[in-house]
Amino acid sequence: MASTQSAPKSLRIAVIGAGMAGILAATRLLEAGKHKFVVYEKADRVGGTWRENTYPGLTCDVPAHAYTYSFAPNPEWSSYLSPGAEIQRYFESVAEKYALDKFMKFGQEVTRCEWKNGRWELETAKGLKDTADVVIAATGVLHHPSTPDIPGLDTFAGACFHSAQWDHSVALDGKRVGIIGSGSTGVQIVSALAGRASKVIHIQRTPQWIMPTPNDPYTEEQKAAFRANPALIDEIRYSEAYTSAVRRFTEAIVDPDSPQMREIEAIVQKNLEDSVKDPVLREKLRPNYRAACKRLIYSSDYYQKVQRPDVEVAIGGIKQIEPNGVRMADGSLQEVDVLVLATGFHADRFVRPMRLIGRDGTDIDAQWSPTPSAYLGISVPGFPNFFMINGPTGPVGNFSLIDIAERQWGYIEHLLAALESGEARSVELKEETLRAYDERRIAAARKTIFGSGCNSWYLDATGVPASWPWSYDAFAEQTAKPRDEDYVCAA
Ligand code: N01
Repeated sequence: MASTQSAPKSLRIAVIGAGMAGILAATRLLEAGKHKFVVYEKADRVGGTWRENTYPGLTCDVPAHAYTYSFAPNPEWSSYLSPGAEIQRYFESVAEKYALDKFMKFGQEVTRCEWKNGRWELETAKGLKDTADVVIAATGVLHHPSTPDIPGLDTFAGACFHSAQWDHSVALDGKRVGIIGSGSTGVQIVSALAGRASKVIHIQRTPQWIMPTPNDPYTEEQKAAFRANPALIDEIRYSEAYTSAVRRFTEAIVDPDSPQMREIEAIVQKNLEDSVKDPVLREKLRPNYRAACKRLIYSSDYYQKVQRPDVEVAIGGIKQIEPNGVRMADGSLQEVDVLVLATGFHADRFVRPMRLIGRDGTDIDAQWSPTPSAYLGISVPGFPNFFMINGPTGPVGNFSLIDIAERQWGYIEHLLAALESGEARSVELKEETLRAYDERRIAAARKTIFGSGCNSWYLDATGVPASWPWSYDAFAEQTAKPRDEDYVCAA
């Protein structure tokens, strides 16, 4: 960064959120010998999305050894794709290993964060006040459950809950369970409940393309080998098979006419043709939009499970919910005892509902109207010394968000170094940087597969895909180091 040298400074840093990204920030700060930080977490323990989501079948569809911090390999993963509860335990174990507890303020939801007199003033719901030189928002992407506005929902006589607010007191064995929603969550729940509930009815407004994926358990011998030789873990994490698959996938997203995209289409189409025997069911499950337009679903067993006699697929819109079931738009009634809303999240509520007020009273709600954006998913003009991990317009897709977060953290470390060195008291993204970025981003985003004509949580309020529209390699390059010309440094 451009230099106007003054005395080195020990920064006080406030991290908001103790999920995957907040734990990352905290461990990296500690490793760098920085102890003047605090992590505010509204819940009573770490884990973020893996703490909140506990639904049956919850699995990360990114290979376990890739969905792991690069600095904390885990030889104990039980299978190629890890179950949610295991991931939660992993994050807890990393927090324990680094003794993060003493930096955590649990049960403290930050409700206000305001830039005043060259510092951030924070306030929590419980009235705790604090100040910090830097705020790191590690508040997650898919955090606020979206409950559908379906007429009669409140008249349903049985138990009804969102997938991210699973009610474990409700017995499912022997019950008829309806699952609304066919995203990754709905598909995983249906697969898990098939054979457990007396009847599973998968209610799909829009069917999804399914990418077949293996999910073999790791044997005790393999785990022992991982323990003895962590290089074997790296061989999986950085394997040519995985990294080239991620690269091909992101190239396909960026260029829907590419051979890479045709390859994906061929795989998912073949999966449907080969797996679903009944032609009527096969046509019900056939999407009428292109593969990967919605986030691709990876499943090893969904098509097998929906062909069971005790599983039914109901396709189409919902007219209303009635006390004993779901009335479909075609007039049919799907009778169920329990209703699960696997209806996704408000993907645009980054950082909010916290009131975030930047320089000169700029409110983030105004800044992000009609849609949120942040340079590289990290920085916003008007908000000095405020950096996000997995903020808006960063890459979210069928790859490890941990890797994305680590790259963003590496970038943020450069900005922190500029502040610590005394080069600057504040660093702030230039407005023209974000403007130019958004112009290029929006033009590119419209051409991605996400913009090829389907509805999904990738689309922002203006219908533009909000996810990073360039290649994975481009993200790696651009987050390698901040460019001086993108930031204003105030001494
Ligand atoms: O949510 P979604 P999700 N009436 O938004 C339907 C991550 N994740 O929780 O397609 C009827 O994808 C909606 O229908 P339609 C992952 O990034 C990761 O499943 O809009 N239906 C859709 O089918 C994923 O992409 C893992 O027509 C309604 C569904 O609800 C993201 O979370 C596992 C409706 C919502 O699908 C979100 O997935 C699980 C209505 N009124 C999740 N409103 C991993 O393995 C909505 N729907 C890493």
